[in-house]
Amino acid sequence: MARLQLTTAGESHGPALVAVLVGLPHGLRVTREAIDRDLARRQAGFGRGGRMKIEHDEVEVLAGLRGGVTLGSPLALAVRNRDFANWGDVMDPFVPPSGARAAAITRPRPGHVDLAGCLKLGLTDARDVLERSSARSTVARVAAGAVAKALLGACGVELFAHVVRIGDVAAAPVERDFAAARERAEASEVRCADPEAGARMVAAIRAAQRDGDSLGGIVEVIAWNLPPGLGSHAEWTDRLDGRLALALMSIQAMKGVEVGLGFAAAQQRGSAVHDPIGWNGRRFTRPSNRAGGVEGGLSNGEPVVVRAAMKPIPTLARPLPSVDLATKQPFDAQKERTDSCAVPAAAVVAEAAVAFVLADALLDKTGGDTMDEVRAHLAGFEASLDAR
Ligand code: EPS
Repeated sequence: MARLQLTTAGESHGPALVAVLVGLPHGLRVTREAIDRDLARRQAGFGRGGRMKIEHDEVEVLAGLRGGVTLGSPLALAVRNRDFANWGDVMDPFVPPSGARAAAITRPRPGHVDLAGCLKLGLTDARDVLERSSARSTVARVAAGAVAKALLGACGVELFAHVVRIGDVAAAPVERDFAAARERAEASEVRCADPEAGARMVAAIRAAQRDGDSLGGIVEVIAWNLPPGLGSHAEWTDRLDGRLALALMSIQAMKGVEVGLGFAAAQQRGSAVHDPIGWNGRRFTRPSNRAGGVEGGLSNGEPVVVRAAMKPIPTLARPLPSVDLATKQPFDAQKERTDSCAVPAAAVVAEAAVAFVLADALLDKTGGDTMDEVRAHLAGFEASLDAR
């Protein structure tokens, strides 16, 4: 049963993005710097457009924290949209839209929510759906994810996300030294741990920009020092891989999720897919980790390795054919401000999404009203593994 709950709110050009986290234990240290650092990481990356020159995301804590420590009550976080100052005539919560930008958005972009959202709500103006569906809302998930990362860090769990593909450029797989790979990814303008591939990714984004086009890619999240037994073998809704898949697939523009070998496992024989089991005199060992740290819906103690595939951004400087929602006439869409590649940003969002699921599953396992209890229960479980 999920212990942590996250509700997010906020429109892309509205006043703010909001995250409310319920179920945190008392006594978790949370710093402004840790949240703002992840917000800044999400804003970075080669391929971002003009909007990121306007925003400078910083968290405001509205509830649930006192003196840098969680109270065990709902934690409410807000991040203001600086661009709201330019959109007051369209996005004011009380005053009806006026001025040139108040005109209905009737020209749906293929691949975006515009058409499906208008059909769902019976609209011919896509503004009401595109404002909320915007990937700007990932700000809230990243702010909450930073808190989840603080909880995991307090329990010795580490994780990082990196970009393993942009368009047709693939990075070399990372070796077991995840901390070193994390450093290389942090230093890369496309969050790629393979510097040579990173340079080619930048060139590929530049080429797409020149053609008025966009590029997608694949992000990978690796989490280590996790205890075995997180998740459930018993209830489909509680399986760790299912929860990770939901968290990743629900990030804007994701079209696929893999755990471990993922789709490649379907092409090989069982003997080449499953990880042998050994014993080192103290603990069970696994010489390989093709399962990506999850077996039977449970973490198995190996690093959790998950990937998500992001489609290219659908707002194109050279748009595809579409039809006006009101007149039903075909149109050539006007150019709009957009990112040409947001895969590096999506890696930070994926890291936050995975952190949330792992923190939730960890709390499921340990229970506890306070961080001291969480840590003590975890230490007791770890000791029971050594005593087997
Ligand atoms: C987005 C469109 C762009 C992106 C935005 C997501 O915004 P705008 O329409 O204001 O130029 O910049 O992403 C963010 C604002 C962000 O913070 O990530 C979209 O349509 O999804």
